[in-house]
Amino acid sequence: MKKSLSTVFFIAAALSAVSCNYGRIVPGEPLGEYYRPADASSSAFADKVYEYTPAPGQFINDPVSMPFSIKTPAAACTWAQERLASRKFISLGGFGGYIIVGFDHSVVALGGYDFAVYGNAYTGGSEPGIVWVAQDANGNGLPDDVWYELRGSEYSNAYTRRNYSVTYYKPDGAGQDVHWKDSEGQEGTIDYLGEYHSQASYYPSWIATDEYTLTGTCLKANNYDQSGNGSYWVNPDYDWGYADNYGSSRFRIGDAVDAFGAAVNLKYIDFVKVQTGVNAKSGWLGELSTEVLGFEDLSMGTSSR
Ligand SMILES: [Ca+2]
Ligand SMILES: [Ca+2]
Ligand SMILES: [Ca+2]
Repeated sequence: MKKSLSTVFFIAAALSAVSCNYGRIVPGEPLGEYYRPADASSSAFADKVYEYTPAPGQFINDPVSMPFSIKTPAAACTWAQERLASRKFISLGGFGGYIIVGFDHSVVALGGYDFAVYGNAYTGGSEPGIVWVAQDANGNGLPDDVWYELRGSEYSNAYTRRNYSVTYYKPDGAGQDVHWKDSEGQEGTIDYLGEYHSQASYYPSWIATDEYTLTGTCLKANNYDQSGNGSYWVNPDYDWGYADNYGSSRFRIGDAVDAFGAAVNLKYIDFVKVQTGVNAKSGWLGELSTEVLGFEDLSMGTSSR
């Protein structure tokens, strides 16, 4: 009797594991040809930057955080990697700006919060970044694989626009706004705020072309001027699922969805992309821009924050 009862429990546990979307790890189970298990020397923090392509913004080319003029995309990656290593903020600029990072091992989906993205949000000061994940499916060590968006609280919001694009135009001279046009025919500017950020241009110095286009998911901007006279702007927090959003820095690989919104059952990931997810500005505070300071695999139990 005792034996059959434990058998029942075993079957129930097995069934619940099968029905779970998160691919809970069974010791010894191979996770895939290119899975890279962590070992004792692995770092819990992402240590590699594969791409840093921000939108224009007041922190881009800022001599305080970027003391040397960055000339190439490779140099931008090196700069961003050093910033991550020292836990200093990296601004992604306005809508669509992004960073792609990787860990020295595969981050396993354990069913709860799998990894964290640290930002600099405070309550009423949220600048949501959409988080995407990818496996190194072709095993070449590069993030040239399929990206999956992590569903957040606004995923099904009627105002959320997917495949939204903004093209930014390089200003003709110093001290000018950066003009943009979006995929819906709207136009606007990333404003030059010389009183606060007086570098010559907010257009990334390492982008060689006179214009570039960034595409991603755009959330409805909820920012507003609480004072009514332009002096006090509020960027409210979203419920969950975004980077640089107050109160929600932890993420589940199980929230990954494909381009059609269907859940994908990723057992692990190798790469994370964060992309500014609103196209908005708050008066004298300027454009809303997601910041990131670190990416941590939460399964390793070494959290220092
Ligand atoms: Ca921020
Ligand atoms: Ca790859
Ligand atoms: Ca910002």
